[in-house]
Amino acid sequence: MAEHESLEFGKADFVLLDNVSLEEFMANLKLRFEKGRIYTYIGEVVVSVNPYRAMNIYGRDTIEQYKGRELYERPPHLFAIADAAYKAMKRRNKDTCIVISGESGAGKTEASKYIMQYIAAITNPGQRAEVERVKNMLLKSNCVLEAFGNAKTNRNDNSSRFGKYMDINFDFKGDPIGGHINNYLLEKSRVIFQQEGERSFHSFYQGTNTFQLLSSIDDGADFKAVADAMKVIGFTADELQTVYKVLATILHLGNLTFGVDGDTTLIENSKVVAVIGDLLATKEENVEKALLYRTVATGRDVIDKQHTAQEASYGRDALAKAMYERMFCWIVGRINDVIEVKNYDAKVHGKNTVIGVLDIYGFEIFQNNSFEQFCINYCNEKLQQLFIQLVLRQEQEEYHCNDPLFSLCTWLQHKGIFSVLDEACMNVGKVTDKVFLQGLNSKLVNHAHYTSRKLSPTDKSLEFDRDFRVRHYAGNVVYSVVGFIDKNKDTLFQDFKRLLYNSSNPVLKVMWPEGKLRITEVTKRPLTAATLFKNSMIALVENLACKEPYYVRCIKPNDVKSPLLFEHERCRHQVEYLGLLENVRVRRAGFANRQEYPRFLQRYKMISEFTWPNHDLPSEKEAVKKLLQGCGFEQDVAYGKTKVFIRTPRTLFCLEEQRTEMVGRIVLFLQKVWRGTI
Ligand code: AOV
Ligand code: MG
Repeated sequence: MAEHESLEFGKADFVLLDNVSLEEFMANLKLRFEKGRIYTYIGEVVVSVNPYRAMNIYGRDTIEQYKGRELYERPPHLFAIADAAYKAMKRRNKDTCIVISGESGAGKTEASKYIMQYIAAITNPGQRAEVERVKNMLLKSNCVLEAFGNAKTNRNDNSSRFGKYMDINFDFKGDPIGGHINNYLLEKSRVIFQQEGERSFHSFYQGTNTFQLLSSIDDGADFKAVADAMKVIGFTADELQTVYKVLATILHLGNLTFGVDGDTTLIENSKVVAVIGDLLATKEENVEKALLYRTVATGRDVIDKQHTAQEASYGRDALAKAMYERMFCWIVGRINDVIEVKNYDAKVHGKNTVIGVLDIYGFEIFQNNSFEQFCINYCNEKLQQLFIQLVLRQEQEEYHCNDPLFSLCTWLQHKGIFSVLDEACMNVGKVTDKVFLQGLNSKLVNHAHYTSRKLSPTDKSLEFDRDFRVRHYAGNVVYSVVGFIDKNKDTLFQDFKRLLYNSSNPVLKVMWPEGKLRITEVTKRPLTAATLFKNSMIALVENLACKEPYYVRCIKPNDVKSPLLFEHERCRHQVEYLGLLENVRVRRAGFANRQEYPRFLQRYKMISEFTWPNHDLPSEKEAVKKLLQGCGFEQDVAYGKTKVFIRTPRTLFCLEEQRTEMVGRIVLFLQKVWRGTI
């Protein structure tokens, strides 16, 4: 017996459980985790439990064992899913995608890297140089993006602070010829503020050797790996230098403080300004002016308006965040430049197909949750919605289920929150976070998924005029409105854009093209951060929905990063909110017992007098109904638009038995006819 069929390690597919109950599901999940079997299937979905230890299951030999095999031939593994997505793409010319979900720290990013490594390992048997180059770039990009987009949080030491969707393009031979990365909203506020126990982006601790800043902590070894990867990708020495200069500028900006002297706002530690001027290749006085004044157009006049110390601090922080975000997007853009498919002629080479790999920031709840958590959790909610649509609904077809999961269209209420937020930001005049909260309270007063202290006065876990709580699919989250309006408006004074555009460092300059606009030319109100994010999520979901999806559902076994601990309650909660039990049920239903009406009729029509040898009913669906009613199976079936669904295998066995019997009788009858005995 193959290892994965041995009961010692539990059931390799939850579909094979004797009874589909939460208890049996949990027992199987736990047994497998304890036996070091971190992957289990639900049909074609992989459930993965973070092992929190190095596993010897990703090497070359393992890859060989999965290459080209069918899902059930080997024990469950990410590689098998990657192979299935690859085979579907290659054999059937389908665009596929692998959607990796699960909460923060559950193992999504690690899974996405193993999947990419697998695809790289099994392709290009002909060792074509260009394909090797592309593969190398795709793999190297991970390390660079992690350095700039990941950080230590209280949930995960290497937490993705941006969403990532990567397309890998393949030619007709099934070899990677390029790719494209889409990045989603980076949590840039981390640059200026981190909750206790957290850190800024890894990059700040890696580049510090060079700049002697934050010298108490440094990840020097990683720094070399990142710098090497960037060189391989094709970042020039000037570009690398500019990256370090931007990081250093941001750190120096953090040390700048403002004071007042009479009517004048001033910079208290002006030496820092000179350093920043140097780093940005611009004059010291330009930096100072951009920090202390903003240019405003009043009619035809253009005047310099002095900031208050508070406005200046706000501007400084906005500059630090914007410089980091801009640089991050520029890095992604530079990577895309070198991996994008060039010179592919579909007429000559056939269709260019893709496999998309989605690795986003997982659902998270912190001590203090703000605008960023709201966006991150909204993103997870959208993906859960898609899973319900594509996996649970697809298999259920028209057959409507009364399961609570199906009515949990909670993302709709986010639209509510986003629109109140945008409305508040559109208002002219002083709109505060408090006003925004009041807007929410009046608009969402009857919403089952929303509450606040005003609406639940006795709920002491919510602070008046500050908190609201959302019931997400994965848990309740209390958000503080402090900073929502500013983060959504995301204003960066034009003066900074012009400052950076006018730098004599050409690399910096290209990051800020809009700095070339003169003050009188800037008229359009930019879209808010929430609107941009919402739109990017809609586009992402549309993109995923038109591909054949493969799912990896990651589970975090405990909150202390232990390889030994399977915290039952934590895991049960995740199994429930991920809808895994429903997934098993639907899969079982879909497994053996769902068939299109004509096929079903063809197979079983001999067992009913209404359908044998022919029926006179208006449709095949009606005929199937009549047949099943006649046999007394009505209770165990449901009728979809084009398919009939049978709940328990027993019914199918009965049908098969009756069929065998009838076929036997018919054969006997025909033999008699032939022999002339009838
Ligand atoms: P995430 O991507 O799901 O969280 P990661 O993939 O970063 O989570 O995993 C968190 C940590 O768990 C990793 O840094 C590893 O230490 C460990 N880990 C995860 N998967 C494995 C594995 N297969 N083998 C060994 N260790 C593993 V977030 O990005 O925070 O949502 O936003
Ligand atoms: Mg991650």
